[in-house]
Amino acid sequence: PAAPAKPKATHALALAPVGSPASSVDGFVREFLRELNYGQGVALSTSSVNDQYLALARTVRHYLMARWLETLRRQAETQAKGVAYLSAEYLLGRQLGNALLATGLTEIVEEGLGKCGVDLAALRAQEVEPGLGNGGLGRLAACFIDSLATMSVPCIGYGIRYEYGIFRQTFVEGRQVEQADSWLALGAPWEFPHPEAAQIVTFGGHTEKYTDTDGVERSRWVAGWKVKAIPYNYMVPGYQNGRVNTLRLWRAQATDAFDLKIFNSGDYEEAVRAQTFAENISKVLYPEDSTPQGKELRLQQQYFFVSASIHDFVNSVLPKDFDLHKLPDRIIFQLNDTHPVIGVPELMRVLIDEKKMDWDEAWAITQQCFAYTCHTLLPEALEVWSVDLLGRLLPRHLEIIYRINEEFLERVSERFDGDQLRVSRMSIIAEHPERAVRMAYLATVAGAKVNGVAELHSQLLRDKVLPDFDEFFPGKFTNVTNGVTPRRFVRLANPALSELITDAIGVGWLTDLERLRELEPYAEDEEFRDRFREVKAHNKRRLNRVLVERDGFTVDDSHLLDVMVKRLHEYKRQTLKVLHIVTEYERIISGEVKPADITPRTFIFGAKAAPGYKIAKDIIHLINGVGAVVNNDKRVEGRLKVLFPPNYNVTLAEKVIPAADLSEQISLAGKEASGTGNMKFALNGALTIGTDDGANIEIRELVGDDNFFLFGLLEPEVEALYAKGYVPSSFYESDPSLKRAIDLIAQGAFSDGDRDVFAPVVGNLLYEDRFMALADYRAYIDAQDKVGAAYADTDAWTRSAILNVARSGFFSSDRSMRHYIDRIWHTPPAF
Ligand code: B1N
Repeated sequence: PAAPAKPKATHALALAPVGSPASSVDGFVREFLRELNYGQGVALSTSSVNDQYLALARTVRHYLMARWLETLRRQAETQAKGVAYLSAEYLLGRQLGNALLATGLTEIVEEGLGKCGVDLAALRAQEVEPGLGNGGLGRLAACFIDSLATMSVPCIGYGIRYEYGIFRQTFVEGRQVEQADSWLALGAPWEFPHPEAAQIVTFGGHTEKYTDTDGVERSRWVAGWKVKAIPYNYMVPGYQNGRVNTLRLWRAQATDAFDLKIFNSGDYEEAVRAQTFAENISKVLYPEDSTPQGKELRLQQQYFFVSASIHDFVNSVLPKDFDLHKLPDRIIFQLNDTHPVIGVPELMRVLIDEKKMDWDEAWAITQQCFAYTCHTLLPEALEVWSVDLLGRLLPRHLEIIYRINEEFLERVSERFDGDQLRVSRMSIIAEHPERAVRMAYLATVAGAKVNGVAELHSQLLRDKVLPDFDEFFPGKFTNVTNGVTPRRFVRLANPALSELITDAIGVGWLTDLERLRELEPYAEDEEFRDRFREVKAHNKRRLNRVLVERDGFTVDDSHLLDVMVKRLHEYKRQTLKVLHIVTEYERIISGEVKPADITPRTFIFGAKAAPGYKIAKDIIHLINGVGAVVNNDKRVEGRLKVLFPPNYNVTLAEKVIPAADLSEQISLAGKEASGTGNMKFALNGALTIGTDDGANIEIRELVGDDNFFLFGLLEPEVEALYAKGYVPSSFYESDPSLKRAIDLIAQGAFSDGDRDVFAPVVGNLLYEDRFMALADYRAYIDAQDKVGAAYADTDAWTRSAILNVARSGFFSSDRSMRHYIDRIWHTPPAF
């Protein structure tokens, strides 16, 4: 006789899940008021907007709770293979709208709040976005975990709960001034702290040999100090599919032992200072994008979150009796750039020192458990850690890295008949200018797969950055082109376009974005084109309202909206954009063209500069200087306008991108690994003016040459020009219009006659110009002239814009995730 079935664990929830009677308007109102009264401790009549926002956020998360607990229960039961995404950054954007969309509660909530006299839009506006990332890399992580949840793939995201995210940017007299991003100040309704599940992370000290109880000679790490890592869990809801994955971010806290000695010595102040030292580790996000700083605190951050995550996974997520030899069947740790690569020696250390596995077994497992995504080609962005620093902070890890390197180089030497040149080229340890660990090499040796983020980038990675490794590890290198989530960047950001799409092709496209293809015939439909144009105009008016309120700027919905939003970096070439604006301005004021003969344009910039990146900050100042002059010159009024709203972030992106007509993707060919803003613009019906770089190339191939403005040097031409000797001033001398534009800046036309302020920018362009803005100037201006003329043909432009939308379905991050699953992870959808 069968044993009686064990009673199933039940989840007693305050609220039944969506679909049950509790998810009625009245049910919602009851829960909302309960949260307001009992959670916030206020009456509706006296509650602040922030009280209402917090109560709403907590109410909405109730609706996700049953799904979250069920996801966790099934995962524990099935032990399906999943992804542990390791990323130092998650640029999440606001959570409320996404949670409402995922639960399908928007209408119920709107109506219920209405009954309480509360406006949903006002509560949405109250949310401070978690800006726990710098730019594309962090936003990509957020898109990927959204897609995995939506595709029912098991994933846990691991990262750092920075107390301060990316700085808030303000302008004072046109210059960037940074302010602390106190995103937690008004409450953090989306997080679930679990101090009882803390992990201990150790640092410093030394290593020693000892004879273990089994008689085996082993190494061990006698650490010098330790901190506690406290997990904060966040829900990652799939789009209306009943799944909720987990994002687990770690906060650093001092351990009791940390300061006990000092307390006992009676030095209270020193003890408190010691706590601050520990807690500094998760205090603030490093604001450098693409140029990592070799600071000790940054390495501490990296090891802190990776060590906590690996311990958490091995000792808490896995069942107690899990056979670690089967680890590769259960998990793949995806390394988001080199920032978490210290996880490689950490997993080795856990397996060897803590779990007493032998080296060869541990190494075989480790090599199957990691995969590495590279996000850059810039030499200055390839992370290295000096042996000196790494050995002081993580002495055991340095030993392990040395042994990995030794065994690897032995194999290289064997394979290539002792080719010492090759051996030293491929060494994980660089010898010059100082002994240092090349993290990208370590990741490549350890990773089962290595991928770039767009076709061109992956190709250059194999051919230019890691050619020896590609030769040594055939089949290891692959490409997965980036993508963006259509839930946030189409459905939430652009409700008007979403409605138009659904009217035309029905539902289903949001989770199967290639279906946008079905829009193609509508490009020829006059009524559809009218409606499409009306959507753009509507989005421009919406942007106008946002900018009026935020910055006092106005946007004219008849203007061509020409947008460049991305981090400020020389390789992205915001200066080239400035040269175009100055050229247009100069053409008018010199009388070369009549104002009435140019297409009226509003230029919008959004860009933060790393606080220590001097020339980038000068460029911000220059953009503001040009804006101040252009916007106040009656001669160009109604024709040219330059807007630079400060503090570009995900929230502003969601308003700017749907309103854009023209997307500026003008990096020097070979420098932008992929770009993801470029995809968001195309999906929202902007045409791209762009170089043959990153994912621009794939966008152009898909949307067609006629619907894309290509210009500039190709990557091999860039290489050839460098090789031949690039002389930027020769372009200045030979192109009168370029000369006039640069001279205007140099003469102080945008700095009240002061010739010194922008001298560094001008000097850099004329005598260095690492990213060849001057070489591409003529091609850019010519392409922009074509843009202006094309926009005048409204019908043709709209046709192209519709085709951009219809042909960009490939750029869904759902497709990126499918490719990671097929080519790298082998983690099928679970349930
Ligand atoms: O990653 C994005 C790409 O679309 C962009 O082209 C690429 O520039 C960006 C160190 C980075 N690469 N490297 C970084 C960020 C922070 C940091 O501290 C490097 N970001 C990128 C997504 O693939």
